[in-house]
Amino acid sequence: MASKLTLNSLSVTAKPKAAKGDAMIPKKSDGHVGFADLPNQLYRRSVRNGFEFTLMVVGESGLGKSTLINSLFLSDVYTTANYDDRIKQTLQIEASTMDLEENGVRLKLTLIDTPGFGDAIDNTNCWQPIIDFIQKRFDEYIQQESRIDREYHIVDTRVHCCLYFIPPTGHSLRPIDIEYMKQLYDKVNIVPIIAKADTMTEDECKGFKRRILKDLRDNKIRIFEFQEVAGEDEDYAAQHKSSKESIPFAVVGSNTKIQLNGGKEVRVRKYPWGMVEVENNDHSDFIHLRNVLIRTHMFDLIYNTNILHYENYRYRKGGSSVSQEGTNYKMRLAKEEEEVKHRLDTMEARMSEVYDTQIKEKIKKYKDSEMDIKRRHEHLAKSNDQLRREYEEKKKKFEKEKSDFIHVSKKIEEAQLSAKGHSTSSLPRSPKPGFRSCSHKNDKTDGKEKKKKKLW
Ligand SMILES: Nc1nc2c(ncn2[C@@H]2O[C@H](COP(=O)(O)OP(=O)(O)OP(=O)(O)O)[C@@H](O)[C@H]2O)c(=O)[nH]1
Ligand SMILES: [Mg+2]
Repeated sequence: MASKLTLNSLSVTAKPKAAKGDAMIPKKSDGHVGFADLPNQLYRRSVRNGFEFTLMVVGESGLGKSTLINSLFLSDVYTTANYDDRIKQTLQIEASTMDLEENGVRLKLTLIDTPGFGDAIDNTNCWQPIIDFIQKRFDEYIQQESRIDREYHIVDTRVHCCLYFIPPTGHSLRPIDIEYMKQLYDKVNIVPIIAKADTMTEDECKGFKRRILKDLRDNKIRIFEFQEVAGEDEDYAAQHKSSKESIPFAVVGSNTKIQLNGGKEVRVRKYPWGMVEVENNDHSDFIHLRNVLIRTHMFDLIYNTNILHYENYRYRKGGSSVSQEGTNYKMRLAKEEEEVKHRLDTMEARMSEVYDTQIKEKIKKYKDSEMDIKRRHEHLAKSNDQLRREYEEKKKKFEKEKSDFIHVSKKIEEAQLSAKGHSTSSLPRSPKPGFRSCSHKNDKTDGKEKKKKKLW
């Protein structure tokens, strides 16, 4: 039964509790209560407090980490008298904080530059200083949270995003990069970056991206997922899609600035054969990276740090259990998601294996039957030859016998003819079989004639 509540002049009808399984249909209020203004309240509070975002760069030495963070937020973190100068090698973890403002929205941006690894002979545990740093920032947050006289606003210095720089080898991920990211992915949001993309051709870069994503999947390294933003306009969705498809972002960094004809200042890398513009989408994914980091997903990165990495850390430390249930649930979800992904990948691999085997078997069968037909054909051709030879021999023999016969027949005929010629004058006609001759004249034939008769 629906009950009716009266709230000043407004009346809101409370809906009876939905039965289990029923879809909850939001109830529209009959008048204006005011909660539609909640987003504005949130907006005003956010503007008042401003935002805090901490970005870290990690990777091998000399890949352009310092150069990139210098270009990312359109304001130089490192200033050099001459832009062409190489920024000095980073020897320790350096944090630079800037207060930025855009249309009244304030952003406290902290960029954490780290020394590159790979210079030492032994790189075992080269990730440890980075992990220690991330965890130290978590500890600072925990301390602020657990203070009795804690501030209304807790300063958030946790690392919200880690840009992992991959060297542009063009092959696939190196074991050290795989191991490094394995150590990091459950502690911080990882966004993979292909460094110095200007050293690769477009096709090399595409292939390299595919192999990197495969290596990440195979090694179950979870990088930060840039989720679709619901309810956005088509342009925005298309822009987001193309940014998402650019992962891992192949970037170019530079400290050299030039002025274009219109007066616009751009960062470029100059080469004898031309220029690479850092912010040109045809030359690098720099703009895509900046879009997802700042325009579309900064809040998601902060949220994920809070709800996943920070809570995981607290859980691992055996800290507060307030949101332990939530953490466990989130961890379980992540684990299940990972398992499903793994199962799907395995299925896909198995299916392509089965497909390959079937194709191979079919090709083999086809080749076997082709060989069989060839063999049969050869056999038939051979026996055909044999038959032809036999036929030719028999034909020859027959021809010979025939000519012999004709020859003999001719001789007989001639002999008969000559015998006939003889008998018309002196010999009587040969008697019919069964009749004996009564004449004794025949007995007078000479010996020569007798001989001839015997022959025939
Ligand atoms: N070709 C090319 N060179 C770059 C790029 N970005 C930076 N470099 C150059 O690479 C060299 C190293 O740049 P850094 O920014 O100091 O590299 P890093 O990763 O901070 O180095 P470490 O501090 O030693 O870890 C410099 O000479 C840069 O000019 C790029 O996108 N392409
Ligand atoms: Mg550096």
